[in-house]
Amino acid sequence: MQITAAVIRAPGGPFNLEHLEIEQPLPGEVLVKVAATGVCHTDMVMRDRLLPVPQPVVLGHEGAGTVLAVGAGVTKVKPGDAVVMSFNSCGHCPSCSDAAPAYCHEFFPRNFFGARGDGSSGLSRDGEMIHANIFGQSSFATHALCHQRNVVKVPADVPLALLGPLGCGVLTGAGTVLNALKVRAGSSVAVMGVGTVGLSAIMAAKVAGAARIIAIDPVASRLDLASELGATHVIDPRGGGNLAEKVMGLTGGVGVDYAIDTSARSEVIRQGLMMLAPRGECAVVGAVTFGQDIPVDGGHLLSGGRRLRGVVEGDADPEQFVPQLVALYRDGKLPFDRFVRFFPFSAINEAVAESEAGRVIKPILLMPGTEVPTP
Ligand code: CXF
Ligand code: ZN
Repeated sequence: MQITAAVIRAPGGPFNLEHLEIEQPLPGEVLVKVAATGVCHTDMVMRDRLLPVPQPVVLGHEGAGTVLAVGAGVTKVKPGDAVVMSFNSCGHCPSCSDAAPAYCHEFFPRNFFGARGDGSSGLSRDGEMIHANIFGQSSFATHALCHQRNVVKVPADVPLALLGPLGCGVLTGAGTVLNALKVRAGSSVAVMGVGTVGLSAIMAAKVAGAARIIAIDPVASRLDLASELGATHVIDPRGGGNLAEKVMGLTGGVGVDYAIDTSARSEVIRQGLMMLAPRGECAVVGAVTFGQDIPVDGGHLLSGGRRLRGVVEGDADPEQFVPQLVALYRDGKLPFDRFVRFFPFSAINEAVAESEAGRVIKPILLMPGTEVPTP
């Protein structure tokens, strides 16, 4: 079948809209007609080959759409079902067996290698292989091949075109608070960087009943939005003084119970650890890279029994967590639509540029025929 997809052919881009051939789903696979797909910062990291993703490749990993066909053995979804695609996992390693697919022992091959396990991708152009299967989906396309494991059925009464980010960015921020840190009612949380992941963490911290929610970001408009979505305090990290001291100042010298870093910058993460109260925990959520050292004050870590940990995809099992996120959205407790902007798929390069310039927090690309959802 012929599809249209955004292909990256060189590090740094651009995204070229091309007509490709897509295969029918193999056993365990699901062919999805994509309605819309979010743009995540990790797509830019892959575009720039800061992660070793092969090219030419179709990126995109926050897809939402309708099932068109299923391969042999697929029982979870059927043609016509509305679905969100999330990250992929193997289903049988120790982590997957323990309901922790974000720590799948095959997480990198299954999400970043640009091919199925047998080396094929399911996408081609005049016989040229185009890499796909990114996060088990490659959804910067009118159609995507995903897997029974990473597809989640969603109800028909919520606007499908909005839901893609529930598969990655929103899931990561909210899951860090609700699943990984298990933020306690009455506690204090600092969030460093308030893009999609940080804002989702703030909304979830409010849901969890955190008493003090501190948003930290150099962009004033983002801090304003963070306040509207649940932050009780905001800090612009620019100017004099270090971040941990500013947070200490806001908490009467005690520090916070939880710090969440979305910046992936080593010095910021160090500050996240320094701003923790005794027994506090700092979650590294932003895409730090292999070989990147993080400076740690060992005495500070040890003395208060503080913790520093990585969190991938909000510790989520998408099958369980995406429906919870849909329910929170429906209840008005996760209004992530507040920071979404829709673009036609044909404007993908503009959407990416707007996001990289900091003017749009979460771009969502609408495939031809998909209307902008009405609130
Ligand atoms: C990624 C971030 C880097 C580690 C793997 C998961 N999340 C998705 O954008
Ligand atoms: Zn992502």
